[in-house]
Amino acid sequence: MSNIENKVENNYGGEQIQVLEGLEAVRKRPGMYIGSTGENGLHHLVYEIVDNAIDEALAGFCNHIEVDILPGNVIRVVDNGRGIPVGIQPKLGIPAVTVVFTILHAGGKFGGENSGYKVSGGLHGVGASVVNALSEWLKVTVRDGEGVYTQSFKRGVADGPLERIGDTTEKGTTVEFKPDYEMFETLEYKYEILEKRLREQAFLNAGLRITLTDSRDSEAVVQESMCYEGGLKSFVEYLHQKRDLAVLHPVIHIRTATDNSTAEIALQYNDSFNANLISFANNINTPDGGTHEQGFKTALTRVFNDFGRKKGYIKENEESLKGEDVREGITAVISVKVTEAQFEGQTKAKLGNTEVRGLVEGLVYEKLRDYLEENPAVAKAIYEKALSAARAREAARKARERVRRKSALETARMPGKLADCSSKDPTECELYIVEGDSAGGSAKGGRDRRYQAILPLWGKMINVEKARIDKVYGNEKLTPVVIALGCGIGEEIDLEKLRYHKVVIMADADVDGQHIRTLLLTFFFRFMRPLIEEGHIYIAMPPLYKITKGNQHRYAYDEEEREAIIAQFGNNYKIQRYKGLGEMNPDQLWETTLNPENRVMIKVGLEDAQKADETFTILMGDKVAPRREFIEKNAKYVTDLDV
Ligand code: 28F
Repeated sequence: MSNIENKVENNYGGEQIQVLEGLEAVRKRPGMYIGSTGENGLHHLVYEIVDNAIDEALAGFCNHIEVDILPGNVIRVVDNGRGIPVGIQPKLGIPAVTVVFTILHAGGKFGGENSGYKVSGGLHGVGASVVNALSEWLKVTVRDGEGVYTQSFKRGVADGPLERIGDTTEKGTTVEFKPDYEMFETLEYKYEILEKRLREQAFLNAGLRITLTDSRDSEAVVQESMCYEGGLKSFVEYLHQKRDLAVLHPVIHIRTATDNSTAEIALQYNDSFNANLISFANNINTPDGGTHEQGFKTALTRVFNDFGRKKGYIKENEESLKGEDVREGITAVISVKVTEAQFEGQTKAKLGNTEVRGLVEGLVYEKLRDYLEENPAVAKAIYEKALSAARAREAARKARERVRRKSALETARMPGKLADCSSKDPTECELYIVEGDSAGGSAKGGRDRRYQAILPLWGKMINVEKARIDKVYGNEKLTPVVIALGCGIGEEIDLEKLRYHKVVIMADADVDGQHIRTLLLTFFFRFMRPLIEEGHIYIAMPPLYKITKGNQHRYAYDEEEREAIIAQFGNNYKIQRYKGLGEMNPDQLWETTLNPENRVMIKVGLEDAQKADETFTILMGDKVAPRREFIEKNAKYVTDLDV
């Protein structure tokens, strides 16, 4: 091959080959670039494009980003930055904007299979080519203050050259795309998912305005414009307002910077018993924590113990506060920025940079110590709370010991109302938790007693949201559940001892049923979370209708199904609406709700612990109005309670 041919190859063909290889890699293994091809991956496409606009904002050239969900689930993102450069990139001989959308950035954000961590920094344009490769079509429009330029692509391949289509005095970039149905399991965007993430970004980038519009239904356009001058401080205020929690003091806001990293934290205590830590590294959420959270927790415990001893809040002969004591009722947002963020773990949701631990620990210790010195009234309020948490922890330990001693003596007597199954192999055993004696009776009659156990609930339930663990011991409604399950609760939970691998909550499909379901889920979520994490909790879905024609009958689980069955049956059908489980006789209950061959159950997942926590708080918290609103909105769809 002559030199000349070689040169041509490098300038044109070589680049073309690189494009196709990159696209192929992305389309062959999309999960490696966007995590998954399910709902998360679909939404990830939007984040990739928005991230590029945010980088332009971080560079100081853009202060407004618009995100539109258009009919057909087309996404449009507009920024008012400088516009992606349209000039020819000397190395490749094509416009820079074309490079951004067609050449795969080395590595990919989610890293290779063996790369153990992913690296990210404020790299302009990273991810745009991935979105392009996974879009049925994509169109980019650039305004650079003089001209309007546009280029279109299909499945990542240019549909034509970059074209100048007009004049303008404005600047910015617009990207429109339609995710490829060949690549994704679902194409339906969820407003709430985008809203949550975009609001987060608005908090993390103080002063940046992000407007989200859903115009898929022209008769019900939804729009929200989010801009927070207060940054993280506003974030914490927002979280407390949303849950209607009373706070003990104004938000404490601290920050520090070194040559190549920054740390910023906002925190505030409320009067609940839960800790809510939210952390970010380079504006990316780290739900699994990491070194920044570790540094924060260590410093918090240390500063409250040191300061408390010095000021006499903790007496010489008293034990030190534990981390959980000083975190009770805290809401904190931690945001660090580092040049080379290392994300670890299965889902890359944990920060690994070791230098960050010391940075955050030092910052929190010093600034918080100074703050407590200067604000003695706030210090007093927080100590009262932490000391009462420590006392409750001690009370719970004693209660636990009492229960343990008792059960050792009585060899764990099972609750009187439990109709146990005969099998002793937990992997095949199922426990149905049923509200009310009449439904419990039908269930006992209809079950397969070899492997199905029934536990009817009775008595008054405590509000778990407002209770610390010491109150759960001895509660007449919950104790039978705990004893029947046999695996203990709280820190001592041991799933090896779990007596039933399927635990099914069975309640009516009405508002009362919703209430008991939520109470139990709240309880499991707060005190027996591994049960949810390991997939042991289910919600039974009894049918709402029985449609009979002649000697045939079918059950419908929602209105849509009912209509479908009616359409099939034609005339002369009879329809029965079940108001509650109690209306079904044992045979019907077996056929519809107990028999593994026919029954419909929802497996309760813990995909987003934070969201679940919020749901529970809304349902259980002090405020009545949002609770009612939530129940009314969701009463019809039991599935929405899927934790
Ligand atoms: C709707 C999504 O992607 N906005 C972006 C810019 C601005 C520049 C840039 C982007 C240049 C050569 C890499 C402009 N002027 N919104 C966006 N706005 N990328 S992406 O540069 C990318 C580099 O290849 C930009 C001067 N410098 C940078």
